[in-house]
Amino acid sequence: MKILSAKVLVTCPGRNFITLKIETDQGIYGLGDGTLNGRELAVASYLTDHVIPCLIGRDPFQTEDIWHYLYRGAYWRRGPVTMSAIAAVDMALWDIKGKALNTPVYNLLGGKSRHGVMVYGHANGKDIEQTAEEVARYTEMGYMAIRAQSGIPGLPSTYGVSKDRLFYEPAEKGLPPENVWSTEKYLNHVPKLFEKLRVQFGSDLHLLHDVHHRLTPIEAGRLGKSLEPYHLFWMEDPVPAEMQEGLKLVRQHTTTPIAIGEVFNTIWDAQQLITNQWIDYIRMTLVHSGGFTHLRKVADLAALHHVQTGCHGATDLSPVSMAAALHFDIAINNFGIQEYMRHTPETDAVFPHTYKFDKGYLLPGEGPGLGVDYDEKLAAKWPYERAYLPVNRKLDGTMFHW
Ligand code: CS2
Ligand code: MG
Repeated sequence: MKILSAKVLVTCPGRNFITLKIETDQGIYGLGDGTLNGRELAVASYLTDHVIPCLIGRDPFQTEDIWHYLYRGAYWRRGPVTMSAIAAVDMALWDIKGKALNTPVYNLLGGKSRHGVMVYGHANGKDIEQTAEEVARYTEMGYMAIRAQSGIPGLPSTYGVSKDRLFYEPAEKGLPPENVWSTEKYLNHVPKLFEKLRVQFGSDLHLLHDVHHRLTPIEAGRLGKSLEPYHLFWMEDPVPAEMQEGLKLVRQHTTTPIAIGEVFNTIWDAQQLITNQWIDYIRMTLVHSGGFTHLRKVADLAALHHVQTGCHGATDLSPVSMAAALHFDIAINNFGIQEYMRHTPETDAVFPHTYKFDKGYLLPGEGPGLGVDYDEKLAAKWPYERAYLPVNRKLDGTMFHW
């Protein structure tokens, strides 16, 4: 089998998605996600101008060789644009392999290790009461794990608190919106949220919280310690992790489990975190980390060091990524949990898929390949629209982490 052609598909059914479609000389095609929120067209150009010409005529079964050809061959390594482009190719090739062999991709990754993939949903509200109502709604839908974020008294807007109840979308059209931040107000408020949730929902529900890289290591230690009575499933991105040693300090001060890595691109971003056992969950995801071929290596390194996976699964990852994540999650032994933010009906219509939610689990479906398709005619109705993630400033105007 040979790669005949490939093209980048851009659509905006409510938000932007970049999809790579690779066609073979045997009529089989594969899909890969290359969406990088707020920087989508950089990946589209990387693929169209620099990657696709090098793919024509290659054997789509050679996923390992093609991965290294694109990674080492570029000379310029790592980075979100490069790694998302490589991921799109890798995902599409595994989709082709599955279809050619008439089997779901998970069977090529070791087969099913579990009957379903436990997912967590997003409950958020403008205050503690409203967040608790949302948690209740998620438990009624069957979720066993829920991430809770609440507005902070005294701050006009907060990360993670959406405008829509079901469909959280952080990117906004136009230029980047600005949020205001106070670490002290945040640290004083969050324990009250989780105290309320434990009283109302009991001990068994898995509760998660995303700090979104906003604390210093010692502040994160304080937060983790104050949340210990409420035994969170995890505290996510407590600090920016470019400096991996920072997590050592957090670790020394709290037993609250730590998840990190949604913005990482290669194994080198997490190597110290994993081998020193400074984290409990690695949140790297297929689309931003080089696809199956690379994330498998990360998961295997993590398995040796008591670290489990918890792949990023926000709405800015397309249904192709969600399907791919489910094949990966169901196959590996050290799976921990999968994030699941529901896409809008418009997005689901562009990407018809076989995965489905059932009593707190997502199931990837039994069909060949990834089990996702792309409706090109429908997608063409929604052309690209520039949108940005917000930026964040401290009360005195200082530019801060988002
Ligand atoms: C968040 C994301 O899902 C998460 O944990 O951190 O909403 C993230 O902000 C977006 O995916 C950024 O594109
Ligand atoms: Mg996050």
